[in-house]
Amino acid sequence: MERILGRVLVIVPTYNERENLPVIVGRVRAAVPDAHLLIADDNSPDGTGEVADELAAGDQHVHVLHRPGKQGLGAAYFAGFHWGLAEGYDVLVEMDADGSHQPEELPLLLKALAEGADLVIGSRYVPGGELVNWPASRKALSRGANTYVRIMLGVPVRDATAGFRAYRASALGKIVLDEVQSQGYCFQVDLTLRTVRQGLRVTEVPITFVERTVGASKMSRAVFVEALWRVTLWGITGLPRRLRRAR
Ligand SMILES: Nc1nc2c(ncn2[C@@H]2O[C@H](COP(=O)(O)OP(=O)(O)OP(=O)(O)O)[C@@H](O)[C@H]2O)c(=O)[nH]1
Ligand SMILES: [Mg+2]
Repeated sequence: MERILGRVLVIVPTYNERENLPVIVGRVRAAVPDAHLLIADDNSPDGTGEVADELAAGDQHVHVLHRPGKQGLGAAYFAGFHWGLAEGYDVLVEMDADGSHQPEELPLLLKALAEGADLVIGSRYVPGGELVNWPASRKALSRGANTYVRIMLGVPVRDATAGFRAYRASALGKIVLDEVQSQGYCFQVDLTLRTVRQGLRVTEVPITFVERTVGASKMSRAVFVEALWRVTLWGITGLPRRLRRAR
């Protein structure tokens, strides 16, 4: 499959994931042996950057991008995208380091990409998708956020906030990454919207999302508030365009 798709880069952003990182890197290497990994670390105080360097020293498929400090998930991914595009990878994958995304499901994402999609989203909210060990409050927040996004933006995607996804480099090349201002997790919604607006093909495949068992979540009130106001703003500014289309 990777022969059809070309070179695959799995980008893993990290902030204080010292214990999780070696496990997740090992699982990715076993699940998709031809793929390369880029660890984008924001100078984690717990020494994740050094762990990443050790992993890279022992494996030519593992690369590390050291960033000066915590600048948010979006910024880490954009730096990773720029690195991957400059290095000529054909497919760029987003994946968390905390074990919530199962590397063993990567072949499913890549298969859907090989079948013609430009963006494949590993989705919790299509039939077959599952959420393991999430408290009811977190489920309700995530469900509510996705419903709000669908209504406000009109994107035909069930899980627009998902962070396990695979892009064709050609698709990312059509999105002007430098225009994207979202910093926290809402950049996932931002990129989904831009991909849909480019007329590119978005497919969702069901995944099993498992809550982290080690390390701390970086989800915060600030991240949530940023997503809420940006989605509301995009919804309002995008309304004339939607009305034009509907006519
Ligand atoms: N480089 C970098 N990585 C980050 C930053 N914030 C989060 N991450 C990483 O992004 C991934 C997702 O972050 P999590 O804290 O698990 O956030 P989440 O999955 O939305 O929240 P939980 O479900 O509660 O774990 C993890 O691999 C984090 O280490 C950041 O500012 N910079
Ligand atoms: Mg997580």
